[in-house]
Amino acid sequence: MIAPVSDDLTTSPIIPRPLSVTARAGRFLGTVAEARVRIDPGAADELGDEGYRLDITTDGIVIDAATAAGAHHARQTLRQLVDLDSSEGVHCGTIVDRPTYAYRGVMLDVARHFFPVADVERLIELLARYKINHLHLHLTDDQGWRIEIDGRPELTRIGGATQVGGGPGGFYTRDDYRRLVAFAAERQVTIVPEVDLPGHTNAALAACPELNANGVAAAPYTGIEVGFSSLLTDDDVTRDFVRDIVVQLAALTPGPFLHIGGDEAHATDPEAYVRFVEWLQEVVTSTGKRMVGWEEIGRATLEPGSVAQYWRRRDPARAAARQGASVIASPARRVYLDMKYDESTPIGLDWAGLIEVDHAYDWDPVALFGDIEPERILGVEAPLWTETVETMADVEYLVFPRAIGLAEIGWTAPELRTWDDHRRRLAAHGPLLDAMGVRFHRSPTIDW
Ligand code: TNX
Repeated sequence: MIAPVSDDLTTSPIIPRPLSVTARAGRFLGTVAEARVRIDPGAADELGDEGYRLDITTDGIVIDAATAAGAHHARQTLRQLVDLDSSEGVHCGTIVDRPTYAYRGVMLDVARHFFPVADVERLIELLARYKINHLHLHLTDDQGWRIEIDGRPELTRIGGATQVGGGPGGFYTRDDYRRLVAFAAERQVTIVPEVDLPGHTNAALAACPELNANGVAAAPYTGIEVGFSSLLTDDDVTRDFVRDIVVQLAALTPGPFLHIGGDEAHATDPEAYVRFVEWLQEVVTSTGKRMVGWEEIGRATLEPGSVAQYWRRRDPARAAARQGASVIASPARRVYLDMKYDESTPIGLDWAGLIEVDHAYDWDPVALFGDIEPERILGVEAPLWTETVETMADVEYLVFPRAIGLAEIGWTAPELRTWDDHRRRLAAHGPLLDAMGVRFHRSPTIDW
């Protein structure tokens, strides 16, 4: 059984740390699943879209929230209260809680190595426990095309049949994708699909000869170098292709975001790149979605609804924010989940540095940019690129526990969190992760 924790809710090891915790004497000894849930949109003034009040008395448990998302997050907190405490019942008290950022995400690159639906569902399940509310799927890259497109079977038949190192690859049928979206939605997680354009497109160029200048299909690619491929951004056939993909993907996606990649288009003329992104933004907007792109899109003229995802260079992210667009903070040196923890980490890369759990945790999005208005920062996301990541055990090892720290950065106000406190609370989650069979990194920075 899990070691008993303090009887005082205020030192409770809940992650992400709640806004306020008030402990009272006594314990609720009844069935936690019978908590009473009251959803009232009017509660949004106090609790925001995703906040909640969790009231535990000896008589029962009441959850107040403005939305189903808020109630879901309250249940995750309640679940932790039960799981972290080996004594009988739940300690009485009140928790009032709400997130700092609306967007708290993890990205999984299913293009470099493919991961089947069951793996992605497990990842969603684990992330939702920590109130992560977006899963960004990097669906296409040079090494693979992973989403079935109606009327273009060659994209997945040819483009889906490769991956890094030459394995069999794979792809999601439209039904698979719908299933993932629904599974995520039940856990209040929004799927953000990405088709990476106009660079990182070798798999499409290998599948569709008509997208190539010479009309000949490109050779499939299973290496890990980046930046060599580009669509013919001004070409009519290419634009019809891209419009078709975006319209279909938007129709499959109930969430508000559609990610168009836009990174490392080293083989695209810079002016043509800007023209293409601006055209693409019109296409995405016409489907009712908000365009998300890697920071490089900040070079284009952006709509206020668009979102630039910072990963390496501050200038294009600042340019995006100055235009009134939003920014997602994914600083590679802090949150890239494909970076090794230390020299001995058997998988992963190190171009952005070694990222131990303390370094992954100890930063703040507002301070990171300095001069970007806090309101422009939509939130945080930790990407897992999978050049070296082949199995779900690999995924879990690199994601956990770093994504738990990321969840807290996105949820808890900076003045309420310190590394020392996080470190103590994270230690209590070791047995919970073990109980869920998570093969996490037992970082030496934590007294597990
Ligand atoms: C850079 S981050 C990339 C990816 C690689 C990653 C490896 C970004 C927008 N592009 O194509 O997979 O580095 O860490």
